[in-house]
Amino acid sequence: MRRLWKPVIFLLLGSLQVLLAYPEDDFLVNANRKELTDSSLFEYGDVRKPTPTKGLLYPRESETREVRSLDGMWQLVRSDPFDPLQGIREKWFMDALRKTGREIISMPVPASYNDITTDNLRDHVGTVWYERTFFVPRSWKAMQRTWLRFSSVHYAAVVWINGRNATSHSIGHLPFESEISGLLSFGGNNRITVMCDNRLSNRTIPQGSVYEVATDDGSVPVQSYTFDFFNYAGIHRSVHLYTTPLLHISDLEVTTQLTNEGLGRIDYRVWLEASKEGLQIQPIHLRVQLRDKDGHVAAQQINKAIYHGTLLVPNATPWWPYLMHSDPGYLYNLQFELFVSSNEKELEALQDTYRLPVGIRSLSWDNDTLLLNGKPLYLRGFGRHEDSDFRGKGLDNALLARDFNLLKWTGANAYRTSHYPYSEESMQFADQHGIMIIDECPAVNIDIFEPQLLENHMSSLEQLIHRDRNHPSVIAWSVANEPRSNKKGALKYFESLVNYVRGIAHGRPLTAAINANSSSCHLAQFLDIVGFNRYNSWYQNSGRTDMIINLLTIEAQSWRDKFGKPVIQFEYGGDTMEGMHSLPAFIWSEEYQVELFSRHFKAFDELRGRGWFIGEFVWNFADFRTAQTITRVGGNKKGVFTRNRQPKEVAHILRRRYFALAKELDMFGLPEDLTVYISKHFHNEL
Ligand code: GCB
Repeated sequence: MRRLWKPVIFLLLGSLQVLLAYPEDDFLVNANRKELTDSSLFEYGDVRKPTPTKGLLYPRESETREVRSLDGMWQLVRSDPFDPLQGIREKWFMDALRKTGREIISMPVPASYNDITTDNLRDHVGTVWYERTFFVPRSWKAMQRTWLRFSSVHYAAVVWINGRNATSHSIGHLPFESEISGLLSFGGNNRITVMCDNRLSNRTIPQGSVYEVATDDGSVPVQSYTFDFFNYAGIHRSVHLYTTPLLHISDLEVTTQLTNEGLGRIDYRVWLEASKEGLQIQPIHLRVQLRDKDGHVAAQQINKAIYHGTLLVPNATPWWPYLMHSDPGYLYNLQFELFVSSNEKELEALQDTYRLPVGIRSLSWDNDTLLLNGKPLYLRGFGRHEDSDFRGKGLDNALLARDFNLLKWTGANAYRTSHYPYSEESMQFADQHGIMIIDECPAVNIDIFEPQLLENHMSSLEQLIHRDRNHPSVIAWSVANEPRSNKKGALKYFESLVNYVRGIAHGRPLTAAINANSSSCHLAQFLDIVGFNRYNSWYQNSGRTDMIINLLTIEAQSWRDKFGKPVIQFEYGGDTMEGMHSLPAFIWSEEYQVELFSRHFKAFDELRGRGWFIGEFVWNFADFRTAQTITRVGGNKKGVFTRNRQPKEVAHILRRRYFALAKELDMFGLPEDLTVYISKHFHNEL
């Protein structure tokens, strides 16, 4: 019976796609799909470039804007995995979901839905439907616009307000928004319905495939993927309603520079947008004021009919990373005020205000190094995941704060957002705390290279860069993690991708985390910084920590010799069961992780001396959940911290290394608790 739906579903697809602007691929997972094996057949010259995203400023309150959160307890129903579009056909969005007669599950937002219930929702494949109701005040109707903004839904979403289509989006971990003024009942109750689809195909970013397997009770669709983290899904980050005036500041772009003499320079560009009624409003001028932490105006400019400009800031307080300066993460507030002509007595009226935190710093790079404010950087940090018990990939401010406390406790100055964009709140936190970010798009383990994938890949980078370009913490864009870049098809694919991204890179170098060999990789030649992942003494030569220094230094040198660019190791490590001990060290024990790290440290110090090795990143910050496989015990255990954020033995060793580097490179004093008293004859010093 179930199977009968399939032909019906596929017939419906074409028209639905137009109706909802929802990508065909996400419905077509595994249907009539021809496997593409030789991706070298494709020419990428005429690939459609993604339409640049608009707006997306983080919702902030001001004297002209209100922000309301729709976070909280929503209701969820799941679709039949064999009929994911039943709800569209039957128009579930037209009425309360309970009218479908299906089981209603209380579901927190933000959170992944997978680990909340005790049943197999965890492994559900296909669509789920979310719903909640909310009031909007009558006062919002007059003279303003109301916007609905999702910070991320994984993987794809279609949204209705009061039964009418509001927006749709695909590719997880990225924000999307739409004006919903025309769909709301002001002063009344409103219903929001979201269909969320977690299926990954050859053309989604990241890739996966859905296939049907026979079970004891019939057959079920199963999602497979090669990347090494659980494909958590749902409304992962906050949902906001916010208002803007009829004519408002819709987007901002800021770049900064710092001269040797301490002069700061801020170049900005402003976009305005008006509703139909707002078109009558006459902008008079834009006032741009840079305010320091105490609220004092450090620079300002008034522009008439020009929406870009430059502020010069004498004696600017620069943005510095953590442990490179005693006051890291210094942020100014850049205040944009739009004034318009008014009918009232005053000649002009304030139409819109938006305040953007801004850090003043210069970023530059050459073939040997990456420099911040003219100072060469040595990056020490982690690959991470957004992952925790129950919430999965859902935003959790307590976790975020804990993670930053641990990052700072270890003396790290950087992390890579492996393997997708992290929450906007975490980016803001990184700005404030001076943690540098290698900002990665969600292209992990991509394999079958073809034009539709390339278009989605470009789009994921465009959306990421648009979202994060104004953050001082972002020091590089990572265009992919471990793509199969040794395949023939990778050459043209990455040439096209990198050409496109260069045009929008907004003053940051391009990098990637590569696991191919330097001799066969088709991607590294296009990058500014070569990053590689290598698991010496883990996946290779398991148990042999005595080979690390040799193999690692030879490999790093080979990347350098071939491409002549700065080199970073983005991943190294080994799985470690907390509490498992072994003398002498044995793989999976805490002692083995310590030994493995220590040998890497020695290799890194050897490489640092060569002048082009600029960073070491541990895999991983904390243990995290993966798909069920026989190589993972409850998930990936390569964390320096456990999944509930307590240190393994190696955390204390890593901490000593990172602070020793801070002392050596930037003359930072060591924390008092870094070493413990042993005896008066033994000085446990660095
Ligand atoms: C890698 C991947 C990462 C995995 C890691 C591992 O190379 O980039 O996603 O989790 O290896 O532990 O195998």
